[in-house]
Amino acid sequence: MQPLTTTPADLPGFAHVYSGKVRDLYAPLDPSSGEPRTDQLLLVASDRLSAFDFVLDSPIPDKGAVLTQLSLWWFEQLADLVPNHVVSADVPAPVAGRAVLVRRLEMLPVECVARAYLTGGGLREYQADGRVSGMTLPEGLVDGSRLPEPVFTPSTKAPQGEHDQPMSYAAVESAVGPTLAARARDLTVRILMRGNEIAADRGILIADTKVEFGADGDDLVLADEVLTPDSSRFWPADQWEPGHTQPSFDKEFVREWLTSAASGWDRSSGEAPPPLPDEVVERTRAKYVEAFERLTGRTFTT
Ligand code: PZK
Repeated sequence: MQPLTTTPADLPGFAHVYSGKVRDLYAPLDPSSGEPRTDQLLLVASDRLSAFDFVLDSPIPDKGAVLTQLSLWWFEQLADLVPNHVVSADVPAPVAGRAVLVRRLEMLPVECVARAYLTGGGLREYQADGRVSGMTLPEGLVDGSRLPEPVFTPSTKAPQGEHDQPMSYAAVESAVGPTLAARARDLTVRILMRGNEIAADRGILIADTKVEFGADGDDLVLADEVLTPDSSRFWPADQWEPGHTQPSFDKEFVREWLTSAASGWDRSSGEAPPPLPDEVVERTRAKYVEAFERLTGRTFTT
């Protein structure tokens, strides 16, 4: 396991529960007992960036705040479709702007993915047998093709460091029951459609997205982060050209530099990538801010 490039903050009043690649989870402590509360979590987005399956040594300043603020904005845009887990954005000073206090929920054991454009794992499935998640797609689609309509392509939640595996819809039904499976499918697709309706006017295509739901009886609650560049593929709309890998809206400069001779890094070596030059860090930060400002129409401030 790589060491974290930004350490989870020491937060008085919170117990560190878990760290993913780029985010940290805490439990608020009950002031009277000092015990962790079981009904809430603090979700903290770091400035860490992952690329080519590595967490890079160079943090991207404000990335965690930009993604947190973007996610909060999307929750509002989606509020008529689905309730969400947000309790409050009023969080301790060391994580101000990049953390959210949320309802602790029983999470569905499924990564809910919807795809509006074909690429990545969905493209590989299609190339193997013309189907994605058991659904037959039209012939002749290529990397970056827009699908006739968005499709639900769920995957398993893989342990840390492993890749999620595609899951059939029948397997989702077995895991969560037919009622919640149908709700998760319909909501995931509608979230991506709403996202693309909004993003279309603002020069961004959302190729696909991964969302997580918690269950509240027979109702679903949207959790985690939503429609951010970390949970979704954002593409610059003016450069969309099916037939090859599309440039990533946010990670283009990082990938371009890491795969250039200038980095001296050989992706196939298995070695960790080198630190990014300041210019690549600054241009990448600017892309995250640009995505936030374009989508929300707001100015990003810390
Ligand atoms: C939850 N994650 C992923 C996020 C990490 C890992 N509302 C919730 N209730 C219960 N569990 C979760 C959530 C949410 N959201 C989310 N794992 C559990 C995750 C951030 C950092 F390390």
